[in-house]
Amino acid sequence: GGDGLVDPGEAEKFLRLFHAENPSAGPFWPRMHQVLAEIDAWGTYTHTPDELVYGARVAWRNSGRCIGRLYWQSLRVRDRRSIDSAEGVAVESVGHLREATGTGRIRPTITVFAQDRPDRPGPRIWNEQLIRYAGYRGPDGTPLAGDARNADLTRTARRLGWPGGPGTDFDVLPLVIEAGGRPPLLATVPADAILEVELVHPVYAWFAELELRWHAVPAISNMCLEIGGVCYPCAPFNGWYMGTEIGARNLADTDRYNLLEVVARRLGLNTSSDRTLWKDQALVELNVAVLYSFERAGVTITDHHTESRRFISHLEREERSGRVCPADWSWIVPPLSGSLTPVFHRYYDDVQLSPAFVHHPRKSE
Ligand code: HEM
Ligand code: NRG
Repeated sequence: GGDGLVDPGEAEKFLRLFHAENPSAGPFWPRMHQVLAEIDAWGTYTHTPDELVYGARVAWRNSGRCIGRLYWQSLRVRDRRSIDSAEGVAVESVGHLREATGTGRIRPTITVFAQDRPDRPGPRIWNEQLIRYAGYRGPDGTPLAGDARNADLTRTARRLGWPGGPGTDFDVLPLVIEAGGRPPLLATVPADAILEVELVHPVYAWFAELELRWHAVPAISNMCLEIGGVCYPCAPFNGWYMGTEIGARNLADTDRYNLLEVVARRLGLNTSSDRTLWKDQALVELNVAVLYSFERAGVTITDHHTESRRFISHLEREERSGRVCPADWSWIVPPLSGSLTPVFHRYYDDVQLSPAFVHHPRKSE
């Protein structure tokens, strides 16, 4: 639970699953007795390296909001459970980005830092992702530059002593890392650990003049990894982007970069009425630019058609394995051309399974 105390029932459920799916790991009972003794003595227990790797992969497999789960078995797990200092988290988070990014062939990766213990909560990263663009607001709260989604974190970083970036729409925020009950540490992510893609369009040369870009790697850093009653509050993970996340949401949402009108005007569309579908047309061209630019730069990205088909294969494989595959329709269906993809035309079981990635409110701010 939130206090670092493990419910023995949760530990048992996980160990039964682990031993059922990994017969080569040996018998269940000796390990179960060992874990119960640890919980008795300390209120928590320590996973073996094999349990950790399996637990992290199954947490991904159980993520009902994720369309990208076909390759759950190939998740790379960096075991950094011995690290509980903010400085250590900063160094290894940068290491994570370098290893996961490579030269653009992105590798799905998770780094697991120290777990919560009854006397000692694990470290936490306040940023929603390892790479996030600052959002600047005027005194009255109106957005001035950058990603408005991150305006609160930007203000928090300023309050903690960040001087602010150059003020572009794409200033990367420092990491804000809390550990050991001390005030959070600010850590700059070195520019050479951040791969970015400049956006161009395969047909419209003017698109480059918009000077848009996005980072190559989405690395969620504020979700807890929960395995067998143990909470790992700092366990940043990444896969690669699906184009619509950037083209249909980050750059298009009115409370994000809000670019549809800019793009539509450049396209010469009639923006006088919603019924001309100028937003829809602009949205498609924006998404064409995202997919084309990533591919041109040699950076892994998927499109919503391919990923929807892969997800259906994943569902079928899970069913053949005798498992339910939890899925949340409203997150699985892509935010562009939903009905063109097979994931739209059916319903899903949306059960909460464990291990899992969960959003836990943090206690301090
Ligand atoms: C959510 C795709 C890898 C765990 C999502 C979403 C997409 C996606 C499109 C919805 C995001 C949104 O609407 O904001 C992919 C793709 C991957 C990938 C293409 C490529 C390999 C991973 C990995 C993990 C993961 C490696 C964990 C190990 C999750 C979780 C969510 C999610 C927990 C829900 C996040 C939340 O609740 O905010 N994924 N994903 N995904 N994915 Fe994946
Ligand atoms: N929509 C968010 C990222 C959420 C997770 N998406 C992934 N995850 N592809 C955004 O930054 O646009 N992943 O681990 O690959």
